[in-house]
Amino acid sequence: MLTKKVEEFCNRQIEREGNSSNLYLAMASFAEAKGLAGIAAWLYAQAEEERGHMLKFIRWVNERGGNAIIPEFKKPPVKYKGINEIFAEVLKHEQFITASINEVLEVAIAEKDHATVNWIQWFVSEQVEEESSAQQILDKLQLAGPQGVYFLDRDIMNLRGK
Ligand code: OFO
Repeated sequence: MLTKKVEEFCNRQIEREGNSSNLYLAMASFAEAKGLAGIAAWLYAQAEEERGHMLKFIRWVNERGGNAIIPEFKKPPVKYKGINEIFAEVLKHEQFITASINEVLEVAIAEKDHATVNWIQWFVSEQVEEESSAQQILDKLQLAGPQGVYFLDRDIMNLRGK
């Protein structure tokens, strides 16, 4: 059984994972409209992953005797300055999500909820991977200079290690 505090933090995370999914969906749509099919495919896949993360939290809360709340989601930005800015934003967002997951973990530790502490380790590892792939893409964009977006669009799906 989840304590009220752990339930509250898990529900906050449901909202954050859902907002992540929508944010990446908006970025994917922007990239697709610009003819960047590879980058769009990467971002669409990322949006699906985030929806999967949200579902994991929903099902965990309900399985542990809580009530998962499906929230309203924020409308993500429609326009972006460019692809470099999008990936800088992805990295910043993932760092925010890492901090947020760590807070859920810290609450679970404080509440002596060993099951949640154990369960959430998957997210801890996932965040290492997500931050590192966003960083990798940003590094490649910087290395490639002005042609970077073209090469990234062609090769980005090969960077998905999963
Ligand atoms: Fe990319 O963050 Fe979910 O967990």
